[in-house]
Amino acid sequence: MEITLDRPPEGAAADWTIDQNWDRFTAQEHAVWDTLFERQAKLLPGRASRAWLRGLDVLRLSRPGIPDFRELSDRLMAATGWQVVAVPGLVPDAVFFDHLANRRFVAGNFIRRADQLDYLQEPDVFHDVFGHVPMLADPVFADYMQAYGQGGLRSLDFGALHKLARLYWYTVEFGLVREDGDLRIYGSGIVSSHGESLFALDDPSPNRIGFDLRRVMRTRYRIDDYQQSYFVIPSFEELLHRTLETDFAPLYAELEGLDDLDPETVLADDRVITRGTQAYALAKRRI
Ligand code: HBI
Ligand code: FE
Repeated sequence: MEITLDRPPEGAAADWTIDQNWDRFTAQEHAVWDTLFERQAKLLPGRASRAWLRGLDVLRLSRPGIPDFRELSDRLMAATGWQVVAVPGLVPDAVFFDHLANRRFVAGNFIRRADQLDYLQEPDVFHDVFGHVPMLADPVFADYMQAYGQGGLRSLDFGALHKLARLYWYTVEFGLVREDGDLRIYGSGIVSSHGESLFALDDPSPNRIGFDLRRVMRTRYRIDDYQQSYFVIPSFEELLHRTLETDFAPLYAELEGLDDLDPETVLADDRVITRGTQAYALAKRRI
């Protein structure tokens, strides 16, 4: 489904959830999960954050096949009080935030085709479950996601969703964290992508910049290619506390008066960890 409707599609509940209908997945669909899983599982030890690796283990995600959300939710509920619920595709922002605010993570009930292993526009069960759900088994990150959902609902009253969405993008989807001095991946868009798991940590092209809430909320992003800048948090505690302690209403007002920044921009007062060459983006004539 390409577009987001404003009413749930036929057969979906008022909150847009549907039955995962796990029994209907074919052997080919389970095999797509296994192929993606094996390719990433080889790459991620030493690259993904400890919290993500621990989540994979706690939730027993390394067993073959597309996970059954009933069992996954049982394990996740025991770990942090979150659940995973199935949706047919993208859901409206307010619906998405309401689920997060109630510790429910919405996940696609479909999987990409075998000829789409590397790229697909809509979040499927591999991106949603392999990418996002391990982090939800971490108690601090689990609280951050709930706080984000609550903040998201409030942002709608201020017409500031596009600003807050950047926080989600540069943390939950494409975040890096420093662990024992090294950069590690926790963003779901990176861990669920073979190419970007390498690019985000090793390529000389992108900037890697110390996380700053104001700075991130001014920064535009691309949804169709590797990021040109990644933002590095010192810890999940720090991310949670920054978010809980910030009064977003005056911040939105302040940001209204400031220009948005292009994804590749580096500012004089950024805490630059790696200044990127932008060679990748330049070669694609994106700058
Ligand atoms: N719907 N299924 C789904 N998954 C998302 O990640 C999602 C969504 N709807 C809206 C939405 N994300 C945005 O509000 C966030 O990216 C901020
Ligand atoms: Fe995602």
